Amino acid sequence: MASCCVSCVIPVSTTTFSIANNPRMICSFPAVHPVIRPYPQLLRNSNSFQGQSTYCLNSQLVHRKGYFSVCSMAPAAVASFVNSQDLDSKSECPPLFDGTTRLYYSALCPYAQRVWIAQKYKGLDEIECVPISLSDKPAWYKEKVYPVGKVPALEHKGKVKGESLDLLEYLDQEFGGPTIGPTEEDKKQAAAELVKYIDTLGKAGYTALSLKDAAPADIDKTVGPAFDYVENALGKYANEGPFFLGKFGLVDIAYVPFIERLEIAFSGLKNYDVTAGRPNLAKWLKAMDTVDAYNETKLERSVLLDIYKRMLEMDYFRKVGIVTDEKKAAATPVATN
Ligand SMILES: N[C@@H](CCC(=O)N[C@@H](CS)C(=O)NCC(=O)O)C(=O)O
Repeated sequence: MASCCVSCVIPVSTTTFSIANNPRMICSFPAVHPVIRPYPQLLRNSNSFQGQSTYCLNSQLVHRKGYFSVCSMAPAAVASFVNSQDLDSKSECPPLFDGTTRLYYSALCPYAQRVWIAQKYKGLDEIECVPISLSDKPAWYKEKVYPVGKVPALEHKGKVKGESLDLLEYLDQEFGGPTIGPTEEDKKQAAAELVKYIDTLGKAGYTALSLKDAAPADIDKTVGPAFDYVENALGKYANEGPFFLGKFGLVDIAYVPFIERLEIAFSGLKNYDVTAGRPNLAKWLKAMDTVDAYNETKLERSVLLDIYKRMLEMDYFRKVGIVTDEKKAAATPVATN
């Protein structure tokens, strides 16, 4: 269906689609759109997406709504991929504070992905996962659920808390299942330092991605030191296992949504392999792929690649001020041992 490129809703578990503004118009859709095709995997793996789901490819709508200025982490590029099960401006608010524990999240949000991974890893099926549309957020989300308006947020015991890193700790404190946070004192200290570095990695990464016509050497100069920091950090507990602190846990969960996105964007858009010359990082990525809780939250490479392609096309990271001064942004590696 060649003309299906602007505004359509596609039931991914079948080969039919309907036009978004005319939901009754069902057509056969033999050649699944390359951007849409990845989602069935997400559906198959995710408890939160049961039954038939639909996805919307809807970039023009987003431009009309002026998302450049409104969203912090939901730019037009991201808003182009909408899970139709996401609660949006037309959806009703869940019955708040009825005793149900709810995780408000978006499959597109790396911060929310952290908490979603932890929820799955700990096997916390008692937490209901509520997908929120980032491109068409329901007004009630900010008004009634979480005044900050961002995902993730956790509704628990009559309160709503946010901030992904805080929520990772909270899940460990308040719920059962395997512990994710380190319990040893030296590892607690290492975890705090490592987690603090994620912003530096992100800034260096987005700066390097935003370089126009850059050769791999320029890219390496900008983001290489940050990945070298990660490489060295992964070496510190290598005798205990391939994860940051040896065993899989909080630091891996905190990093993976960001490293995953950067790895995909650099290899797909800048011809830069973040694992080249970084064997620990390569091992870590392989080891992460064996973690079911992570795999179940993962978007397909092509989806993330397309999102980053669009973000760079609109110079998103400069527009929102993440990339400011490219010369100063190169990260200095910090010794971790
Ligand atoms: N510091 C927050 C960041 C969360 C965040 O930025 N979430 C984005 C989606 S990735 C969001 O909800 N943006 C919507 C908005 O700002 O309106 C955390 O770690 O949880």
